[in-house]
Amino acid sequence: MTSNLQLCNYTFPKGFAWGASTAAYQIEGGWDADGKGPNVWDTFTHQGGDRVFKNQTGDVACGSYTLWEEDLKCIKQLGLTHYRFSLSWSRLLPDGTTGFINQKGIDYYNKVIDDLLTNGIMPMVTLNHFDLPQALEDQGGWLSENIVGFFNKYAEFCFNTFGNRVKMWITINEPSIVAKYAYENGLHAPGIKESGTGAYQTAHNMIKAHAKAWHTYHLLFKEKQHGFVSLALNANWAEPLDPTSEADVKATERYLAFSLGWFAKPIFIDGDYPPLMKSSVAAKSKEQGYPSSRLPEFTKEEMQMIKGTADFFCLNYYTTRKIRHQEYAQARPSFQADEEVEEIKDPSWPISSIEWLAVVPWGIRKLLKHIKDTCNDPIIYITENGFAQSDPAPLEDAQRWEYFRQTLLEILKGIYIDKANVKGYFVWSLMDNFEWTEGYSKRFGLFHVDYNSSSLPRVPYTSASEYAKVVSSNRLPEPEKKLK
Ligand code: PNW
Repeated sequence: MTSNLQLCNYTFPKGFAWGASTAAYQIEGGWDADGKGPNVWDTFTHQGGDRVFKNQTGDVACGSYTLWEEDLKCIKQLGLTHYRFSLSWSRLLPDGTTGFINQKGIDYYNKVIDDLLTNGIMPMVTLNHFDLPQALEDQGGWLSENIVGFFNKYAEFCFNTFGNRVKMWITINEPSIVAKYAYENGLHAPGIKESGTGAYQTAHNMIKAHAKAWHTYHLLFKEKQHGFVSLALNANWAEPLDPTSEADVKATERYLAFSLGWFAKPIFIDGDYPPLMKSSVAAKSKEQGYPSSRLPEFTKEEMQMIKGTADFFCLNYYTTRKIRHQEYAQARPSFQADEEVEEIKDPSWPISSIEWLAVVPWGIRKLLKHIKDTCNDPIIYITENGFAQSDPAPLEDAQRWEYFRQTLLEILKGIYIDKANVKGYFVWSLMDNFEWTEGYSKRFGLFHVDYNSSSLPRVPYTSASEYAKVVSSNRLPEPEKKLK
């Protein structure tokens, strides 16, 4: 097994994409600059109520709306081949619709895209990364089926405006986090708590919105622009707590069905949800006296429309869980009670200063294999992977680089031993930024941002210089210890 890696000399495949990722709300600031409309995170953070660490906001963040050139310097210093960022929908279309277009927003992203291309860096663009225009949220947001049409218009506008230069598109970032956090448990903006229905309903609309936008691209733009469209799915790897327990093994299958399978199966396979998910939600709904399942159904036409609508697989990987079968009191319907699992972090796994992020580098290899086996062996880009430090974070972050290195080693095994078709790797994140409910207290950056200084200086962590070496050589330094 080792020999495969030694044979390849720890070198990544030719043309491997090396990137870093960011998202508009987390870095841009300029929340009401130059005609930008408000989005759900503007509203949510401005409402206060201690839902975000110290009631911090993205009003200023890293100031990237005015400091783009500083970001570009960081990107060039790393020598990246790719940069993933997201468009702020309400900066381009202040009320979410094409009824009014904000030219200043177009100018900003044109500059970002053109500067990247001038420097030989390929942009990968996310259309929506958690920051839905508030005007659309006021009409029901992702809960309303009308969003499918609004999203499609927005996507068409973006393909039309930027698609002559952008060839890699991600429609929606992490729909499962949006569904569960924004509309089910209410921890993320807009803070809606529709337990037992919110997540399913919004996921249903996100899948349709994604698929429709993919068709729009392939019908109207593909021939001329030759780009690729996908969506970014986050997934934890999972293994049964007790591998000899049939209940835990089944629970682990359920956990994967309720996370990755929820989106990957309809989009990559056959237009429909995983059977385990359908049967679980249907059974619980029946017990609870619902006339039909709380999990909505796709019509035959919708399934046809949805299946096969991703040109590559974008994986956001952070962590792994041990899974135990667990029934929950049925006081009210919930995603958790439907799923019937308990997620456990093995005590031997280091915690990367953010409570949910246990460091499990080998999980990514297993997940890559799982995606290869269950999603038709797709081309895979790892569009996010990272480890947070707490504030204050030391610039010398040797331990964190060790996590990156181990993860990259597992990716090499995935490529050369398991034959997963991995074409690129993007670090989350280029620089420290607004980490949603954690505010600025967790630092995921390759570059440190000093929020106390008005010029918001970016300074590289040790991880940045180590990553730059990997990027420029396209290989990992040989490990000292023998590989398993
Ligand atoms: C991703 N979880 O979100 C997002 O795409 C980024 O915007 C974010 O900054 C990054 O991961 C780090 O958190 C996640 O609770 C949010 O498991 C929450 C979870 C996972 C990913």
